[in-house]
Parts: sequence; structure tokens; C-alpha cells
Amino acid sequence: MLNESSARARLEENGQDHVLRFWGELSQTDRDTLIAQIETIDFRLMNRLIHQWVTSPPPEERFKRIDPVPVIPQGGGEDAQTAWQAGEEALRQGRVGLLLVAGGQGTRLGFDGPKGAYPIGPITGNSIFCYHAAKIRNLQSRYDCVLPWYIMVSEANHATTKEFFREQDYFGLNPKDVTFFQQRMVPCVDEQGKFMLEQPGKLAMNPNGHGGVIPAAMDNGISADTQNRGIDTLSYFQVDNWAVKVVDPLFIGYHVMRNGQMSSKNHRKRRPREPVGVHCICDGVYRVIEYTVLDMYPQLLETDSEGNLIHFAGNPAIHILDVGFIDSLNANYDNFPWWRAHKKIPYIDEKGERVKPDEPNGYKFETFVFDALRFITHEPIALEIAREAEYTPIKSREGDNSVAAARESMRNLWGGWLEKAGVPVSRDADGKVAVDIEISPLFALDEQEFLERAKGREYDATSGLAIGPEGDVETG
Ligand code: UD2
Repeated sequence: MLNESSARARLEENGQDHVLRFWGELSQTDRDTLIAQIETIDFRLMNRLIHQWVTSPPPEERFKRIDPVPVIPQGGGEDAQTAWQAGEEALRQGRVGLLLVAGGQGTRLGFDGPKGAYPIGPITGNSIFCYHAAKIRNLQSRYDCVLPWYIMVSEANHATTKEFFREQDYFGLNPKDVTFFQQRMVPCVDEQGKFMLEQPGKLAMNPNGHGGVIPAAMDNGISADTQNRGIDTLSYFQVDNWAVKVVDPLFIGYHVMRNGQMSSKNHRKRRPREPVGVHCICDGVYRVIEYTVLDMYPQLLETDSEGNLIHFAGNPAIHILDVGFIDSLNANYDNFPWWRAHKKIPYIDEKGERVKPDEPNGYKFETFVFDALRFITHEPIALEIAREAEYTPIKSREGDNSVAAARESMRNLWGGWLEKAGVPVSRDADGKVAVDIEISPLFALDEQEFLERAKGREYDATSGLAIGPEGDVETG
């Protein structure tokens, strides 16, 4: 453990000793907190990031060629059935685990709590975590396997996320198979590359991005746990995607059949500037180009003679990671790319006053999991998905990726299943489902399962309908 003088020396050496400017006024608890924060800082990394991204002109990448990533079509190619069987076999053998990233701050949604606790079900009020868990339970019984669920959280939501699971009795999952682990934090810096104080005795820090899942999996023994359980394949998804197939046998099958290191799903972008990354091959290297920098690569916005986007492969952030590949990435994590985001960061000024800036005043540094794709050495595996059935993220209050948009998408999907089963469903003049619908993933994960299980049952979706785990009608 650092003490005051060693912490001061370390800060002085790195030109950051201003953060101790209120030391004389701090309580012992605040002093301990500050020292503990300083102890976690990788100064070599921070000096590199400040040099690369703040004090010298930020690095700029240009590519000679950007090619679309080769994509396996929706539903799979000619070998779809073989892939499906290989995926099911891997599941039955217990080779598959789940890796969820849920450490983000969810600022855009404006929800006070972990994003996964958002009551997404319009009738039942069930949370996104509850939906993910119900899918896991269904798959565990379908394949008679355990799907250990590794959930990455951050300092800000670790305790609240765990408490939410405890309160909800782990949604019926075995707590031994649910592991929360915390990602690392990195200091925010001002426009001169100086660390910032969030309080007189606390540094402003942010989670190190979802790419932080790689060192965090190592730091927290996740990699070792998977090995003990005989798991070599991790299905990766983001907490905010309500529709996600937490595990997809077809996708797993392609991954294992082709000895994948990291595989990805992608969906057809709805418009050139949709806020999702684009999967592509840049000068021979598999990359995802983030939507925030699309203007640097105008070819990614081009369409063909029929108006279709050439680079259509949007990134819903659904991957499969081989455990050995995570270990090798971690061993070379020094080479993993970092990014900066220019943000409004509240801070304590020299006089000890708290300032809430109106304009961006500093930088947050992050790593992105999709950058791991750069390190794959085998042929990339990218599978196209139907967006409506697999990608309904909730990111903001309004627009494409809002709660309202996700609910609309899901009721249209579920409404379609109901109609196939002969159930009347209210639709509006545009043909969209006009009432709230929910179907518990414990009752049916997909249309086929729904049609089988709904046989002989009477439903009516003319005024809203929630079907519970046993097929009973729930009122919320
Ligand atoms: C991400 C992708 C974007 C697109 C989109 C799909 C980035 C930079 N871009 O955009 O290309 O694929 O997702 O939905 O990711 N998280 C952590 N720790 C962190 C930061 C985030 O666990 O330090 C989690 C967060 O809880 C969420 C996910 O990562 O589950 C994505 O974070 P986001 O919503 O901030 O990413 P977004 O929408 O900018």
C-alpha cells in the first residue's frame, strides 16, 4: 500500500502532484480513498495516452483500402444445418459460457440505476436482466447444460447490480453460476493532460471501456474459472440489447467449426449514419470503424446503383470469444488500442469550487472490445442477423435506440408469432402492432417453440397481452 510520501513522489515524477493540493483539508477516510485511487493508476500507460492523444496531435489513421467484411448470410449458408448441430453439440457438452458487459454509465438513457435493471417489459415491468436470465434458464434446460454467466460491472454499479440480483433471487438462476467482476478505472484528464479532481479528495475516473473486459477477465479469475468448468467459448453481448439471443447455436456452430478466435454478428444498417460501428477489412486487417469517425472514411457512406449501402455491416456488439484468444490478448494488452472521448467533466477548481462545465473540458480514455478483431489471425467469421429479431438496444430517451423503439420492435416480432398461432392481434393503419405484447423467454425463445407450446391455448392480443413462463396470461 502506498503512503503519503510514496504517493506524492509517484505523482511528482509524473507531473500530477497537483491532485494533492487539498491534502491538508482532507479527512483520514478521504486521504485513504485518494491514496487507494492513486495506487491503481498505471502511470506508464497514462503518460503514453496523454502524449499520444492530448499533448501531441492525436494519431490519425488512413487506409489505402477498405473492403466489406465477408458475411455469412442470415440463417447461415449451405452448411447452416451442420453449423447448427455443431453449436448444439458444444452447448450440450458444456463448452459455452456467457460474457455480458454491463459496466457502462448509461448516461444517455438517464436511468438512475444499472441499465440492466431498467423495467423494459411494458406490462410486467420485468427488467432487461430478468429477460436475459429467462433466456439463459430456457437454454439450460433445452441443452441440459450450465451456462455460467460472467457479468462485467464497474465501480459505479457493482454493488447496485449485485443487490438487484439478490433482491430478485437471481431470477431463478443458481448464484454459483453468476459471477460479477469489476473492470479497471482510468483517470480523466483536462486539455493539458492533467488529472482532474471530482471531489477535493477524489480523482475523476471512468471505466476503461468494454475492451476492459480482457484484463478484467484475467484480474478476476474469470479465465481460470472457465477453464475449471471446461468452457472454451464465450458468447459476448451488451446489457442494453433486449432482443439479444444470449446464445445462438448457429453462431456458436460456425465459430467452433471454423476454429474461430473472435466471431461477430452484424446487421444491415438502416441508413448510412446510423450510430453503430461498421465491420470492414482495412488494409487487410479486420476492424470496426466507429460511427463517431465516419466522416474520416466517406467510402463507408457510399451506396451502389440501387441505393444499397456497400458497407452495410453494422455492429450490434454481439461476438463469440475463444477463451485462449482472450488470454493471448491479455498477454499483449500493451498493444491494445485506446481511444479518447472529449467530454464535459465536472471538476474541483484550484479554489476548491465544484465546476459543471457547459462545454467539453477534458478527456476520457477507453478501449473497445471490437478492437480485438484486429488481432485475429484466422479468417473472420461474421454472421448477418435480422435486426428486428436480435437487436433492440436501449441507449437514449428518444429515437432509434430508445425504450419506445425497442418496445415497438419487440411487439411487432411477438405479434407476428401470435398471428402465426392464429391469435388475433390489433394492428394500426400502418400495419404495426398497436398494443403492448410480452412473451416470457421461459415460455418460448423463438417462433418455433412458441407455436409448439401455444397449441391448445386461447390468447387474445386485441388489447395487450403478456404471456408468462408457463404460458399463463400475466397482467403486470
Ligand atoms: C457501441 C459500439 C457501437 C455499436 C453499438 C451497438 C462502442 C464504442 N461502440 O456503441 O459500434 O456497436 O454499441 O449497440 O462501443 N460498457 C462497459 N464498460 C465501459 C463502457 C461500456 O461495460 O466502460 C458496456 C455498456 O454497459 C454497454 C456496452 O458496453 O453494455 C456499450 O456501451 P455504449 O452503450 O456506451 O456503446 P455505444 O452505444 O456508444
